Amino acid sequence: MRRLLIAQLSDLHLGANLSGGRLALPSRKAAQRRDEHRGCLERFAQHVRESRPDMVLMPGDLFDSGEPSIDDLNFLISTVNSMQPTPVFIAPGNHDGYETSSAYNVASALYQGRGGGPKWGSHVHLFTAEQFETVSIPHHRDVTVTGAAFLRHMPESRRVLVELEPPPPEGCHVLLFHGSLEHYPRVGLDKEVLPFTAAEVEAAGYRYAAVGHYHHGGAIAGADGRVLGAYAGAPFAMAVDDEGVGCWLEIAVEPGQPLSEDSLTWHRADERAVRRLEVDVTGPTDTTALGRRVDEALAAAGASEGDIVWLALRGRLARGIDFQPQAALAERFFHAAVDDSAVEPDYEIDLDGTLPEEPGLAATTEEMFRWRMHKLYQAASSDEERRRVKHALFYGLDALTLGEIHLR
Ligand SMILES: [Mn+2]
Repeated sequence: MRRLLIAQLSDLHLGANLSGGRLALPSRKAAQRRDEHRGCLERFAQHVRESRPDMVLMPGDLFDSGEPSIDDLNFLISTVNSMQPTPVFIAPGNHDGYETSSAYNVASALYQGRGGGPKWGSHVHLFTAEQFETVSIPHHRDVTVTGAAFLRHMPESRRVLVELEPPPPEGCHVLLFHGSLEHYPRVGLDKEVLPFTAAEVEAAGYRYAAVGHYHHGGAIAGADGRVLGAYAGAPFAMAVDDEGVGCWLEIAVEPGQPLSEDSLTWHRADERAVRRLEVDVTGPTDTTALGRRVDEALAAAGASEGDIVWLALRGRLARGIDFQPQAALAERFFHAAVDDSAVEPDYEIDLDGTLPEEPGLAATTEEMFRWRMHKLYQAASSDEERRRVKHALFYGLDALTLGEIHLR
């Protein structure tokens, strides 16, 4: 066997809504990100044309849905076709699962109804069955790809790898599918699809497993640390949790050598990065000092002007201070979103502590108000009710002590 080079990209989620979610990109920036989204795939295709790997593996969720727009479908097919003659293997994921009406079905009304739209090139192999099937790469019968499609009606908890036949001892045999590694140590998605363990990958006996689903790339390692496979991760960052996201993966398979972390090279596809910061507002008593604290956090995170900044504020905000950094940050960076829902005003209140005796007739209005809200808080029957009582207390105290209310 000679050295093999594999290029892997998945979870592009073409067609995803970029203006919603917690990042809330305004429409002009969302439109720019839509172009950049496609640019990630174009950059990958250019690399494939230049470096000519032995194969391209795409384990799913290339589209955000099984029925993308004709525009997105034509763009993806054209870009994948530009990688010719490098063989490309695609295994649909849970977002773009294979079914009768899906874009991956060449008999579907969507695929057929595109007039002069491009057809998949002969270098592309689409896995369309939920059972694993094996195909060889052209001119190399001892190099195979064993892949399966995610089907909408598939029970998501099926242990797919357990059913797999072992590959022949000679040659290089890789696996391709979309599923969730149990106990994956990086930020994951809450949706579990086709769960598997590293031990199951190891027992299956393949040289390398290219898996899609998690947006944070990383190796799938065996008990002895040997690399069994990897998630390339998503090539494009589109959500608050996508810090560190934006890459595709290159794998170098050396004959006779086990794969290690050194065999994996992540390449940046997205020119922008999401920077997630958490800043405690407790302490400073003016907005200039607070701004300085945010600047220090931005510098520590290495945020640059092209980045998308996600700032979560917490702690106690000094009394009478109105700290609204979003607009200024959105000017300095490509975009900024601020979550200040965890910030509490600076009032000395222990609502979970024991309710003292009711204040007497000599009590001030503020003392009476604090006591009644404390009582309401302790009588509340849900977290939501407690949260509302707390907010009502803070607003009331703002009104009583400052004479004005700061929306929070
Ligand atoms: Mn997925």
